[in-house]
Amino acid sequence: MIVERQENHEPLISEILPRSNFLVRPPLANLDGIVFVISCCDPAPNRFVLDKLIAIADSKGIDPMIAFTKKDLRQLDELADIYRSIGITVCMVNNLTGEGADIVRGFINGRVTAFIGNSGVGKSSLMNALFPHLELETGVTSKKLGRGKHTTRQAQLYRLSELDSSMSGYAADTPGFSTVDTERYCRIPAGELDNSFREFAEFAEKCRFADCAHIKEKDCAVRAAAERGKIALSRYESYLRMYEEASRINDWE
Ligand SMILES: Nc1nc2c(ncn2[C@@H]2O[C@H](COP(=O)(O)OP(=O)(O)OP(=O)(O)O)[C@@H](O)[C@H]2O)c(=O)[nH]1
Ligand SMILES: [Mg+2]
Ligand SMILES: [Zn+2]
Repeated sequence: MIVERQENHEPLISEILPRSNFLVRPPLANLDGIVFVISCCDPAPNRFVLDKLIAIADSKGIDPMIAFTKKDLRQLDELADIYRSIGITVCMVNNLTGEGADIVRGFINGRVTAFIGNSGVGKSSLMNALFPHLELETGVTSKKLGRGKHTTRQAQLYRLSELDSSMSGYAADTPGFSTVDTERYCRIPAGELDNSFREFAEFAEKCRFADCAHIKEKDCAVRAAAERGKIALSRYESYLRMYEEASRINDWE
């Protein structure tokens, strides 16, 4: 979208550029990358939600990365390794000191990106760690409920050159979602879902049936790979659950 100032200084939309991709919630378009912010604890990570978010990003052609926060409280190396092994950029950060955040800086520089994750995981804190002058409001997480308090209320896009003169591009801080919201997120048709699990491709070629859904079919190389540990079991289980959800939606619609 190109916005110009009119003589009376009111903004005028002069041209709508084509959208390469968009998200409905948060409302963002033309993203090159998404930083999925996942806290090692408070709130605890949910592998299914993470796999769903990554599949959605992959299906839209958006490059995903994962920033695990609160590494000063707990480290999740085993989980991080699952995603590293499938070629996703992963980092472990302590937002209180900024340790580990440079990988995020490299990922967002020169691109249009958004920080996305549950409320209370530290999206705004991570942006503050990268850009100390930003001073975004951060909240507390409720120990009792194990979730955040929805401190950030709307998506806000920042021009990176204004925050750090050596950088270009844009990054958006966004309001956290609750895990329940993600139920409504996925609209990947069941039959296309395996394309959004990037590590399945090399095995899917070897399935007996070309249209194998990788569930109960005979001679399914994807299921066999999950059983032999070549595909992480948690990823395969996320696929099964998303497939089931997607089939239910498709039947119903
Ligand atoms: N110990 C520790 N606490 C952190 C870290 N990152 C964030 N926090 C704390 O986690 C709480 C929530 O951080 P926010 O940055 O507000 O989280 P958010 O993801 O922006 O949350 P919403 O705006 O509600 O979506 C705050 O109390 C932060 O100080 C970290 O790396 N280590
Ligand atoms: Mg926030
Ligand atoms: Zn198969």
